[in-house]
Amino acid sequence: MRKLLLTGFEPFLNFSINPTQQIVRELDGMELNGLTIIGKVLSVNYEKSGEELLHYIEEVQPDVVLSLGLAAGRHKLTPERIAINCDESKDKDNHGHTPDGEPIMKDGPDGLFSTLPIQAFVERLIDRGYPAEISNTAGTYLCNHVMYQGLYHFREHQRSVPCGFVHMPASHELAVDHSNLPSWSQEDLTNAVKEIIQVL
Ligand code: PCA
Repeated sequence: MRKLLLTGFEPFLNFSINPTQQIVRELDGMELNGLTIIGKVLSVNYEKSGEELLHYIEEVQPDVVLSLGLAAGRHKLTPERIAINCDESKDKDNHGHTPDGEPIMKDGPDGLFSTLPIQAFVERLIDRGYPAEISNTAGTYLCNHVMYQGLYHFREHQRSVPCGFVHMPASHELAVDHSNLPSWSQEDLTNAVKEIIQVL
């Protein structure tokens, strides 16, 4: 059976939970669409998260890599089109680091496109009643960082393993603590990820 490496992130900043961590834990071990799901949670840490992803890629030898992250404030599920070669944030990572615009890979390309079928994701999600739209920026925080590292890895090793990233809205649990945050139920977030997996 094919293997899907599904990653989420631990909580960060003042978000007490990360819905992507919960999704990954829930789907870990499941079989869907001919794929065994191996769920892993990554650190919100510029130093460690890329290494963790590459470690899991080596360990699992996946046929597909799908990474998930929270984009608090977004209303829709947003498959990311491109990762850029830049780490920048005024907000600290969980280790207190605030990079100032440095490249992720010194001689790496400026940008790397997702190799997942992002248009098909959006069509499937909308068809099933989940608001979705392609995003043209994953930001310059940890999500972009991890997406870039995964794509860079497969490009360097000339392996055509589809790899990419989907940002998700907050869950209702988070919206209780943060007013004015658009939110979905945790169940809808998880079910939307299952719909995406059906397209892989
Ligand atoms: N979202 C952050 C990092 C971890 C997460 O879930 C981001 O969008 O970069």
